[in-house]
Amino acid sequence: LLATSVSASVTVSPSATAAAAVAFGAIVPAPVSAVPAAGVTYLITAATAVYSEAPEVGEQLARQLRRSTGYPVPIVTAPPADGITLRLGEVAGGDEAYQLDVTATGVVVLANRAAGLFNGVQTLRQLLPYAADAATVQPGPWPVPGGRIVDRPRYPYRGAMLDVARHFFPVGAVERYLDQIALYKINYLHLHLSDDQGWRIAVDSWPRLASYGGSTAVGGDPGGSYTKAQYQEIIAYAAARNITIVPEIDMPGHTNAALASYGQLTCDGVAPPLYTGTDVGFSSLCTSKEITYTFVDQVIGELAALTPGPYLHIGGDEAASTAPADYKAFVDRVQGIVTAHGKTVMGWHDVVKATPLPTTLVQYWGSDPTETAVSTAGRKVVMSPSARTYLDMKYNRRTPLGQTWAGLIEVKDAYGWNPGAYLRRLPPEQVLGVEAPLWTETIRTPADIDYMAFPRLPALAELAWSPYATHDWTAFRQRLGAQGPRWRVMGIAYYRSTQIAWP
Ligand code: TNX
Repeated sequence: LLATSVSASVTVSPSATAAAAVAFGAIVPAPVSAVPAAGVTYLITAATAVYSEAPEVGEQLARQLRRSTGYPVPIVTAPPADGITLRLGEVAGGDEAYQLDVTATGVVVLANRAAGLFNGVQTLRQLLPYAADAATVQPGPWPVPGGRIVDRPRYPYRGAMLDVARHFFPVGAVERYLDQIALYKINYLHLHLSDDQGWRIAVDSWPRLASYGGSTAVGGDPGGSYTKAQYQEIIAYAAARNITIVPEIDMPGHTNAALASYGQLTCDGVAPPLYTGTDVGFSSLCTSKEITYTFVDQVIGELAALTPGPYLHIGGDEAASTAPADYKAFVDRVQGIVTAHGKTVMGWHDVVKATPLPTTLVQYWGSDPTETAVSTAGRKVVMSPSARTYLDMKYNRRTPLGQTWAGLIEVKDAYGWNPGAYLRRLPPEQVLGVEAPLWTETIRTPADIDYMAFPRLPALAELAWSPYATHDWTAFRQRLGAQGPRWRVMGIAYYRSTQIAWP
């Protein structure tokens, strides 16, 4: 039945072969096409080698396979007769597209760019037995079901957001989340770096932002902030996983931590106390003071210099303590500052009340499909409708964590909408993608993140990646359920939704 080139001592049980066949139809996000080759299996053995034209992508794959299989998995300098080949060449569908072929003698992933090879490897991981993602050596065997997958993303922006301001998450916790979301081909991580309750990034020209403004968190929990080196470590870790960091400094509201650190940023010159509650809309930078724009220019300048990605997010949400005319003047001027530092402005959709630049990327967080202001602004939009994508909303009344203001969001609610058609007045071609925000007023640990993000984050990742023609709840609840054992192997403390067909 199996390839003859494998070492004679290795046999694959019928149940392992059956499991492999299931895996071919259980990839999340669903690929554009996946055609199994009946009876064909490649078996990873002690003889398997890896060749890669994107060195970092090949190294990562080999490292993981060594860890779980215990095989040597050498990196070789030419496509091996028995092994995994990651090759640059021409495939349809752009930088992130890939084609994956599994035959009896090996796996070949073909892509235009390293990003496509990375995506193909994430698919390959899901074709392997779950144990391949383990951190320690597992028994095997290691069959890969035969066939061909042709794949490319629906949207170029497939994001997650982590609020590190309400609660601070150290570098290791962010890297853990990056590892988890990369498996689902998420390619942007938006870091909400400042809010009323904490300032989380070192700024040399305004050092009290981090040292004082970063000292608190919601509920009096420990604060913290990233040094510049740590922020760059996160960026590099993300880049190795095809993920671009989008830093956010929220303004003019959500700024109590900055105002508490520097009283000159308030209109009366008096610094308010640090804040550890969860109200919104009570703070504002003083938009009529020139020092405010010096502050913004220096903060944005330092952050832009550290950030290789194209976007710098200026927040702009819930500025209830800023007069409308002041808000407009402030946002318009800040857009110029961001542009002067070479970055593209991103903002919560409140910024359409100002004059968004033609290039400003608008992040929609409402839940009104009939709204018009965002839809007619003529700008590209990232869809984060709160009633569908907010990972801090409870699944149901009994969910121990989270909030309810945007509704209860079970997995079926997170999955059951079309990002291209949610806003009825928004031309579908203006949708750049989807982002799943995780606000952390009630989220304090990596296990809390796991529980709120899984399984909804993979559902939203599928909406962002897969052709809408694959959208089918009945099939999805099976495919998503098949991910559960992998999450256990990876140590993800996911929510066992009763809506999902767990194996
Ligand atoms: C609204 S949505 C906020 C955040 C809160 C979140 C809690 C948005 C742009 N702002 O400040 O953390 O609700 O769910």
